[in-house]
Amino acid sequence: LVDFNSSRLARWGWSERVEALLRSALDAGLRPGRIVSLERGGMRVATGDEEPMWLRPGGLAVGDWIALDGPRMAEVAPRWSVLDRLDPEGNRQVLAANVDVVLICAPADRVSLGRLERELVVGWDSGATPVVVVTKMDVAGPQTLEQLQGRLATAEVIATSALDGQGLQELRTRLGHPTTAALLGPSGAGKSTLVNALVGHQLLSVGAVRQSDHRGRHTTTARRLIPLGTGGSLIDMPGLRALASDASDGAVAAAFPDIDQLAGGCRFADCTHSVEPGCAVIAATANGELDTARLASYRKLERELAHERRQVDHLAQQAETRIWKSIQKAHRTNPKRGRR
Ligand SMILES: Nc1nc2c(ncn2[C@@H]2O[C@H](COP(=O)(O)OP(=O)(O)OP(=O)(O)O)[C@@H](O)[C@H]2O)c(=O)[nH]1
Ligand SMILES: [Mg+2]
Ligand SMILES: [Zn+2]
Repeated sequence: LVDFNSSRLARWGWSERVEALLRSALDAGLRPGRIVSLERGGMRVATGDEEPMWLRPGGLAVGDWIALDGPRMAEVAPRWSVLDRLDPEGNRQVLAANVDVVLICAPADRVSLGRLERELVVGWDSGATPVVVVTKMDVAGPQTLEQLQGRLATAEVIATSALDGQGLQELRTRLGHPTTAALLGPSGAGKSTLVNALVGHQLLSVGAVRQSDHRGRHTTTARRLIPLGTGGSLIDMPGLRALASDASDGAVAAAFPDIDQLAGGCRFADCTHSVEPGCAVIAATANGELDTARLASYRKLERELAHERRQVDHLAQQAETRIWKSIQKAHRTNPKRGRR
């Protein structure tokens, strides 16, 4: 069998599934490893050895599983989930790979429902399961949670406080072996503080929020995979200012199951639930079954996502134009190829 210490890799998320994904490489005698962080000049790879391995960067993401041939990377395992976003230029940026649970952190003293709903869409789009984690419950009243749960329909919500320990045991149970989670949420939400509370010591730096508006100061600057000691592992991430996405309709439907279900009753299959006659969603707001603010938020998000998707299409089109131009150029410079 394979000569690596699978029990030492277990804390990094090694599982039967990963073993199956890397089967042929392992049979060929290669060793498995997982990308723990990307740093200047290289990436850190957990192999189960005492010291992490260093590799040159190569288009990988934190969470990727690879097969190593001595000091070289030989293979990347197929990803079962990809958490990504669009950067300001409209290019897809992979935030994390092979995540099972996306923990969407919202500070109880500064909850933005619109942001949460967008993060839920991005979470569902990754292929992982999003879970809303309300942080800093010690500074909020119970009505914060009720409002949130009322608005978010069926989303799983865990209320936590790193200060008084509320919800931490629930979170530990949710993050058993071999779960890999990733932390999404604004700067200052308390993501790194939560990791420190889960591991039981000050592993990561945390930063005070601004007094004036409780915003964070972007303390975490790199993504990093951390074994939790619960059997699961967790990727701490820098808080993102914007989370542009070209998420699928399926992801939107998963984040808005209440609206999706009502939409089945609309007269038009492509109803936008704004002006159409026979719209079951608008009817539901009229009889109080659906919150008007929730529908307004859904429509705003749909409009924004449509715009962001077009940006990606535009980039793809530009790339296609470039390819055609280079083909035409090749024809011009080689006159024989143009003739019949
Ligand atoms: N009252 C209270 N404050 C908290 C709690 N968790 C975090 N904080 C405070 O919130 C501030 C921000 O915490 P961080 O953990 O650095 O936040 P972050 O989400 O990692 O922020 P970035 O790394 O910038 O994305 C710090 O001052 C923490 O002490 C909590 O449960 N209760
Ligand atoms: Mg942080
Ligand atoms: Zn409708």
